[in-house]
Parts: sequence; C-alpha cells; structure tokens
Amino acid sequence: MSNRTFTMIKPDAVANGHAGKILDHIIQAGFSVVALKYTRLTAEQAGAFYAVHKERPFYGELVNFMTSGPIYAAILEKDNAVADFRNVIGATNPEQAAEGTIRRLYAKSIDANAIHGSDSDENAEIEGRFFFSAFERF
Ligand code: 3AN
Repeated sequence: MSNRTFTMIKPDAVANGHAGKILDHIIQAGFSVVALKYTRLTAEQAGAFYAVHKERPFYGELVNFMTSGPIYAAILEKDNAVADFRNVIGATNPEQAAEGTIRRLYAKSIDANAIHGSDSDENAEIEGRFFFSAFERF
C-alpha cells in the first residue's frame, strides 16, 4: 500500500487565492505535508513533467498553463496516499468531479483544474524527485 503521493496546486488556484484553503483541505483529509515548495515552472520543466502527454492535442496548452504563474509542489503522506488523494481531488474535468472534492470546489475547467495528484506509486516518486532532492522519510 502506498503511503506517499505528490501534488501541485496549479497556477489558477494560486492566482485565485485558493492555495491556503486547498492545503487546509488536504490536511483535514488526513494527509501530512512532508515537503512543500513555492515555485514557477519553466517551459522546459513543464514540458518534461508532462512528457507522457507529448502526443496529446492539449500538450502545448498544458505547458503554457502550467508556466503561467507560480505553483505549490508538495509531497504528502498518508496510508493509501495515491488512491485516497485521487478521491480527494476528484475527476480531471471539474464538471464530473464529485461534490466536496477539491476540483469541484476550486477548479473552473479541465485544463485549469486547480490541482495535480500522482496516478501511481511509481509516478509519485518520479514526480516528487522532480521537485525535491530527497524522497526519503523525514
Ligand atoms: P489527471 O491530472 O486527473 O491525472 P491527466 O493526467 O489525464 O489528468 O492529465 C494531465 C493534465 O492535463 C490534467 N490535470 C489537465 O490539466 C490536462 N488535461 C487533461 N485532459 C485535458 C483535456 N482534454 N483538455 C485540456 N487539458 C487536459
């Protein structure tokens, strides 16, 4: 069972002043924020982070959006972290996200969808290492 996941509070949510409420939502859902960074992605970094989507029609738009302003990157800890966090954030399209999920509460569209959550243990580690030099236990 995974106990770590990686998240980004995306530029739309930071620009709209929702970052504090989203972090509180995450903590109230039982996650420990074990690493946290405020940063802004370069086009090169965003392109590399989303390289799996390179062939998708929305890739250019996604890179533009993710570089449009600062983000918070964080490593989160909880039992069953990856799956539980996907439930807390809700579906990629906020219109399909369940009531009470972060995307339902704070996201406006499928591209500007407030928050990222890793989709597997393997990606959680890869993505965490992208932003933090250590992924070890604190
Ligand atoms: P999730 O973030 O829910 O795992 P992915 O991995 O399928 O979703 O997509 C990565 C990101 O690409 C999403 N968070 C979203 O910002 C963007 N995205 C996904 N599908 C679309 C789409 N059809 N149009 C625009 N952007 C999209």
